Amino acid sequence: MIDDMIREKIVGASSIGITSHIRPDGDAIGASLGLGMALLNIGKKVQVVLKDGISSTFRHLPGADLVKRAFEPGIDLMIVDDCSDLIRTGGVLGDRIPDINIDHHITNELFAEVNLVEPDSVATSAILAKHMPFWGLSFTPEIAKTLLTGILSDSIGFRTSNTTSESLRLAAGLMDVGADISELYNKALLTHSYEATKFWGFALARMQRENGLVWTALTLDDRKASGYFGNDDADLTNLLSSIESYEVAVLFIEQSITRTRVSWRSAGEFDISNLAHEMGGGGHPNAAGAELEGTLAEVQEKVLRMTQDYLKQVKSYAINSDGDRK
Ligand SMILES: [Mn+2]
Repeated sequence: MIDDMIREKIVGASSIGITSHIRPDGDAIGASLGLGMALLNIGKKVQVVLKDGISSTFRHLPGADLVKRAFEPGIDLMIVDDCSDLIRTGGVLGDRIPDINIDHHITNELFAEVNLVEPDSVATSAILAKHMPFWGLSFTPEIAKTLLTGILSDSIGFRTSNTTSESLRLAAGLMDVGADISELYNKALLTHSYEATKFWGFALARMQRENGLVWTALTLDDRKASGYFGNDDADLTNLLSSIESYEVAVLFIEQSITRTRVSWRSAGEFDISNLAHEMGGGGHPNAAGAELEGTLAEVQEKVLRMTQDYLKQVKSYAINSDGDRK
């Protein structure tokens, strides 16, 4: 049993490292902090490392002070959570192969010795909420807050199509331990800084659409002009995904003169995880991302063309299979 393997590894270790993906979202942060605090509570030495630290949206979370940008030596057990491949850790592991991989991305590359990957799970934090008791770990109100934040973030407040009754039951269990869902919901999903909102404004003003596709870009100049200093999308992708009757929304985030990050959101049956994976990224059927070499204009041109082609393909397939049935 995978739970027994994980429990044995935890019992046998005295110093445990935890890391997740670059530009960590609420799930990456919530899962890392929740697991980190639970391991501290059973007397382990714990290092939690996130290459990009924690954005201001999640700095209120218990355990946020645990987070460092690099590992110190002497770790017996290395755990990677919410991360589909090792490149996404941002190089914090060096050559080290992790012992345990806990994730829910369908594109996960199963890179560790023990891989607990459940693509049907709404969040990595939900996987932890379900499995931690089998590893001898228990929940405190602080741990419940971080895990519930992870579940709320990845499900965009239980709005994504992978929200199940099980995810609601897990969330309810965390509420019973002492997590306040309304407070956490507001902080994780509704509150944005003035700078982040201004940053959105630049991108929203240049938003475009064509055949079910909606797209826009956040540039380095926008970042400077708005005073938003995170290197993420300031959550704009989620706003784009709320646009009525779109099929695929694409956000381009200029990272440097030669690198551009792409974030896709899709509605309904359009699975964009393969498209992201083809371009070196990964994700979920309705939410995926990749980082590409090239200027913003180059990447935008290429990715829009590929996404349009993909949309056409999926639609013509749907029409054909419909015809077959008749
Ligand atoms: Mn996640």
